Amino acid sequence: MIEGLNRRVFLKTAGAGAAGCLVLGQASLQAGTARMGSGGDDPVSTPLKTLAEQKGFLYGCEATLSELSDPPYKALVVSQADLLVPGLALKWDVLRPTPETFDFSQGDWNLNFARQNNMKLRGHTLVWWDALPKWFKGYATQQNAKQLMLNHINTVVTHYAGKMQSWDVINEALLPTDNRSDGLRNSIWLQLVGPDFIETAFRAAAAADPQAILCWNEYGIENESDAAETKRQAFLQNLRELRKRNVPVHAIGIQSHLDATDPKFPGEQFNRFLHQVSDMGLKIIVSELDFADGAPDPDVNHRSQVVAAKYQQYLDIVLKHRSTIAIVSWGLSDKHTWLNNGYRFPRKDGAPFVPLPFDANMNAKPAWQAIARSFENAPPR
Ligand code: 9MR
Repeated sequence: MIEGLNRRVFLKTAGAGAAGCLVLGQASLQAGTARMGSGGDDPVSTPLKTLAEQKGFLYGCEATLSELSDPPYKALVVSQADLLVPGLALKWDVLRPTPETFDFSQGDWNLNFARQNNMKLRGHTLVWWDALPKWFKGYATQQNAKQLMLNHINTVVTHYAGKMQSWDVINEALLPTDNRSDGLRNSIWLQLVGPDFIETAFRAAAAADPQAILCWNEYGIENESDAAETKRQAFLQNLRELRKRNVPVHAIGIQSHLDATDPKFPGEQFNRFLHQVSDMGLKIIVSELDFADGAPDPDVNHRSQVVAAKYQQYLDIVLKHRSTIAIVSWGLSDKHTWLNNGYRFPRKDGAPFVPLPFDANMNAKPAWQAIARSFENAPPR
């Protein structure tokens, strides 16, 4: 991609009227090429997945089965992403209708979708305190929880063995404000299995699928606040201990649900953490990237510009590290984002957030251009 062309398009995009965005026609989506303007034929760029591939990493997005059943959205996802993360299908509350049974129908649908569209599949998530089935609380005890967890991991990871790019084995296991010396969250898993549930889970996942990249996924470790630094230190302490014990943890997931108005935006402390993680031989996946923008700003075009600038600032930091192997957006178009769907801190003016690279009509936004520029600027892996 030619930097000058990009800059020209970005400027055109920035001033593109009410929508403030590029229009991707259906034909250009299918051809995998973004085009300028509804009637224009000026190719503006290659898809994000291609820009990422050129540098040796993956670009993916989260989507649900029902979202992928929406034809324009499906076309957008397939054109832009080469890594698919099912948003719901591989969580306990979907996979486990009863303590004895497994329902792989939605997961398998996603696997077929990924295969048919030349995408890799990323599994989210095996051990999480949330999204547990209704029966879990009344059923799991200190006596049976370890076996329940092991049976889940063995069965699910074996079912998809050799077909997963990566698994989030552990999700959100840290919460230093729970005041444990190891920084672990006082979760249902910790209470029922004990703190070694993490090591047990990684070993079981590796035994069931020696090929998948096994991740520990966390949020709240990105910015320059004391809370984030405390969590990063707890994360490092736990990772070092796991490495010392040869536990097969291969990567960390940094969720990256970021706030465009954050005065303590990711910076030097975060960068140092990425260095430390990389020096341990671990890979890094930006696993759930989006930007909430809560500023009281009535100009949605301006908000889109602010979000775009933050995207580039953030991705420039993370992609400098060659250990970063994938960037995953949590959604792709503003039409389908958890932030506009029951998020507990909605915008005060009631307007929707504009967190993703495409707007609700599948038009590329300034954020798309910013991501593309970061990918182009990234050193090859
Ligand atoms: O975006 C997801 C939402 O649709 C689900 O209802 C919810 C519970 O399954 O999970 C959301 O995704 C979360 C992810 O699994 C873990 N990190 C935070 C994400 C946003 O809440």
